[in-house]
Amino acid sequence: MLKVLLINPPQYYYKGSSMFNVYFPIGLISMASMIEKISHVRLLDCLIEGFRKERTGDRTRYGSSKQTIEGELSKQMPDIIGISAPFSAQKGSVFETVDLCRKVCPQAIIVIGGPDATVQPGEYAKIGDYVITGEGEITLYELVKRISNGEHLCDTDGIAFLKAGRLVCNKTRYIDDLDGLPLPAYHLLDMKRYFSNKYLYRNRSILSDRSISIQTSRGCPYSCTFCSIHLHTGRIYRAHSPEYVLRHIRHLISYGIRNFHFEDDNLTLDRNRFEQILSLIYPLGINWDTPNGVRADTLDYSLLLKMKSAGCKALTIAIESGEPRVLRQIKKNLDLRKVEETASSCKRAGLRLSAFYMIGLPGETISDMKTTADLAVRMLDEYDVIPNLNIATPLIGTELYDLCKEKKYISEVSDQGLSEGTQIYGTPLITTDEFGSEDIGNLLKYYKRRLAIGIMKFAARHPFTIVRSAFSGKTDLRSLF
Ligand code: B12
Ligand code: SF4
Repeated sequence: MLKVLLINPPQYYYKGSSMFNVYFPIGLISMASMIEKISHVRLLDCLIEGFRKERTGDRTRYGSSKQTIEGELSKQMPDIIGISAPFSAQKGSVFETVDLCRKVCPQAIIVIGGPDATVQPGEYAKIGDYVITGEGEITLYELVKRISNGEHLCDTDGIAFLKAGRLVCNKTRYIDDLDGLPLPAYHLLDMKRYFSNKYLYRNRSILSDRSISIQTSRGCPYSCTFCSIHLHTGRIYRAHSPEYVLRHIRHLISYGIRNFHFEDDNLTLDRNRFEQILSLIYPLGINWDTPNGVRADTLDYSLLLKMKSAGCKALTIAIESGEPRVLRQIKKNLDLRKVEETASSCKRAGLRLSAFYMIGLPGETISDMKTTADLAVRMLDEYDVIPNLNIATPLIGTELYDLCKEKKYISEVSDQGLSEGTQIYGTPLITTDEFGSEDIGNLLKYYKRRLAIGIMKFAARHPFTIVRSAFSGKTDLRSLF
């Protein structure tokens, strides 16, 4: 059997980046469980193996040193190396990892997949032998099988590669039958080392201890212009059955996990299925949250009560803008009256609620941005909605990115720019005739103060929540803004 090594590369962060997080490499272990019967599969999670933090100037590198990676490669000498490109902001690290692999294992076939490889396969095809786009489980299985059998690969769905210098992109694969996938190969991970890493899910609200991310469905039928999810998991919504979800959660409980982050693209889209999941997990006594956000217009008071009794401890919704015209422009398709109703119901149900807001979008005026920031202040004061006020980021592959390129609202986006460009304390990448980065900076300076006052009042109303966040040593209070 061929030896396959799957690598989660180290990560680079900058002064203005969001918080660094260690996380379970769910994508890699989901693929590992597909190929473990046809190969010898091992994992090298550089966010765990010989983990160290190294600062040079304003850049910090988190993860295994180059020597550790080289050592692992020469120990294992894999035939196939699969490398994850988890975020566009980490492209440089993937390139660096590929260089190390080429140096130590020149004979190995290098396959690159993951979110950034999916949105810019041409970049990764220059350095890897094959790129896998979209969901990787079935494609990697086929690739390993074909390589083992000495078959040709070029007509495999889901791969991209260079042929005579030209990029060939076969059809991206999204998996129809999610229940057909085996549970991720958690047994390949040393769980203790994840739980003892202080960066594990540091920004995942109040449930970061001994916690794990889990998805119960993939895909989203909406078309928000700033979101690239249609490229990663497609527009067709596919879901695990409630029974599969129960089996998955029970399996994780057997590892001593009681805190879960539901990271679905659209967890609550199918209400009937969601309610069935709630009924099944109710007796388990677990805690969970939805840090990736759920749509506010799918929730109501009776559902929120069911969610609370099934263990929901915190919810996140994405409001994005306080200006209906902007919401229409970004195709968010969200009614702000419904959002307010949901916030009020959450308060009544006693559920902690956070919201994402975004400013700095093409088509916005400074006054629109103030409307959004004012809404964030009011939602915090009236309904205890914890604000996450972010700067719009032109993620590669989105309609927003294409528009910004066409209108020259952005220049080349670097790893550092992408990493710093999203947060309230970062530097905006988009500038238009209506606003420059200084305008956004000034506006944020003013609203940071107002939101800080709001948070202090919130803290006085709910001392326990804030004290726990501040003293757990895991939550960076910057994440509250
Ligand atoms: C949970 C999550 C996080 C968590 C944990 C990360 C994780 N991967 O678990 C944390 C908090 C760390 C995080 C941070 C960020 N995130 Co995030 N995150 C997610 C989320 C919601 C779920 C990830 C997940 O569990 N997926 C489930 C598994 C099964 O999928 P997967 O890991 O992607 O793996 C599959 C494929 O990608 C592929 N694959 C992956 N690796 C490989 C490797 C090989 C060899 C092959 C063949 C295939 C392959 O096959 C796998 C199985 O199908 C995704 C959205 C999504 N639907 O995936 C966004 C997502 C990955 N995040 C995103 C972003 C933008 C960010 C942030 C920049 C946000 C911010 N403003 O700070 C930061 C990154 C910070 C930085 N500076 O680098 C974007 C990435 C887009 C991009 N091009 O960069 C996504 C896609 C959401 C989106 N569309 O906006 N995130
Ligand atoms: S932002 Fe949310 S609702 Fe909009 S397309 Fe992305 S996942 Fe779907």
